[in-house]
Amino acid sequence: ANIINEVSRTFNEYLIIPGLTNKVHTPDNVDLKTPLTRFSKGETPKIELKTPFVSAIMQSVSDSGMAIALAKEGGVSFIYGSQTIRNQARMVKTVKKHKAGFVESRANIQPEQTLADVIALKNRTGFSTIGVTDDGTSNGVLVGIVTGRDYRTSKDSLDKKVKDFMTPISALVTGELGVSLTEANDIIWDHKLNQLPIVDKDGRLQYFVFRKDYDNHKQNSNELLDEHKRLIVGAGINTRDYDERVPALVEAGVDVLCIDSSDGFSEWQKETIEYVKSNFKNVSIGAGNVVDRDGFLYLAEAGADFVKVGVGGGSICITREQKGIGRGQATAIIDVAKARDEYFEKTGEYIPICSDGGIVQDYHMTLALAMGADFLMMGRYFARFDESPTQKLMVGGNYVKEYWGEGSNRARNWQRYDMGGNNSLKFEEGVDSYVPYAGKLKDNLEITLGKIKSTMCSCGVTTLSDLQAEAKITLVSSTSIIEGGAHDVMVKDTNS
Ligand code: MZP
Repeated sequence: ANIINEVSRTFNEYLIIPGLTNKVHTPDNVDLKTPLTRFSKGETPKIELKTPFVSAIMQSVSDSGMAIALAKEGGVSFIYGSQTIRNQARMVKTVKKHKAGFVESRANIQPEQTLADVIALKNRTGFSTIGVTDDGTSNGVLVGIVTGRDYRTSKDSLDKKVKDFMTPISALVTGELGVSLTEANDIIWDHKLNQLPIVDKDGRLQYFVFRKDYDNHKQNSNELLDEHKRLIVGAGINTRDYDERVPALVEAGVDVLCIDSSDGFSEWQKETIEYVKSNFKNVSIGAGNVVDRDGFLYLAEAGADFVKVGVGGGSICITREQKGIGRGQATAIIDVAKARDEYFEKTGEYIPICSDGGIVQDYHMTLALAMGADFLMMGRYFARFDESPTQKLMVGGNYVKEYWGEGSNRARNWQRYDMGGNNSLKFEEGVDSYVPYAGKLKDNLEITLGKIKSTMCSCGVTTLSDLQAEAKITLVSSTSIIEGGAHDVMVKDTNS
């Protein structure tokens, strides 16, 4: 064996030392733009993220709802591949149907107004349609549309008063209940409205949704848009059925693919990249996961548009216990980032790297970016939000959301762990778990990005490339980790 004597380390073992903060280093001046896909020296990447986050290729994390919410905030979701090709393509289509400029704004009205008032308003103002969502926001599930006088119900549970005023969205849109308002977007806007009042299922008017002039909207929003003013969406693929899955995803409008594997240093990945590159020139493809320079160089040479880094560090992952493979995530990123920079120097090709898994604290994100990651893939972080596809439950008096690994018996994503042989998951490499419920993605992201920007200001930088170049990072001892928390005081119980 070739023994590497250097200890491999995790993010928790490092801290950032402040640099000189000048007056220009304010959070407002920080730009988190970062490349998602490879580019040649002097050129710009085909896809750039405005927020350096992508959501994990997992059943419990990335469906169309998450993809819309994250793309609106400048990141990208990779819709999970451990489902039928048809379902995955349908999710991609749902995201691509979402039009730019769909923003919501509080209306200048009384929240206690009822549906009857809304109807009166409708008659007065000439609105031809009113959207009814289950939670009264434009992210809620559309349960009905108030149209003319032909009112019918869309959900039996709705109160009679509301029932009387609703036309089922099913009749108007897709033939099924439970579509999101944004999915019904096209239909609603076809009514030639530029404002859509939104009421909740109890009939209270909550919002007007405005459709803004696109150019004006683009300037003021973080939405990540490609051609045709549509949101950008990614999808996970595997090395088994790519010749069926990729054409269907491309047909559905996918912008970027990523081969999803717990160990990506393989000939199968090379073949998959070659297939995509020779058949679909306009679609970008990332590959991984690897944890060292050899793995990175192999996938870079094979043509990967980005390389994902991380084996065994995911919060739900037991691969290291089961197979004994992996590497401390911080060391893996530092090693691969060095290889990426040398590759760029030598070939003029910049291949972005993604740190995948193992982020626990928000400051770990800044560390990963400073150590050289161009962007981060996270599962646990996003699983906690309303927009993740899993159930919200009450456990032990606290709200939680379900979160399970792709290598768990629940997901049975055998393709991700495939080493050849028959089509089955031979042993579990992931667990089924709960994560604390945290609310809306947008609200949480704002806080997280605020912390990253603030740390960058402490480092005296306003861009991620400067952070990579300038940040000073130090190893910490286990006793100084204790020093970093509240210590030697009796912390008050703020709940009592
Ligand atoms: P985390 O953000 O929850 O720490 O980690 C998410 C990452 O864990 C995913 O992006 C994926 O690379 C990895 N993952 C997903 N399922 C498993 C598993 O079942 C896993 N072992 O390791």
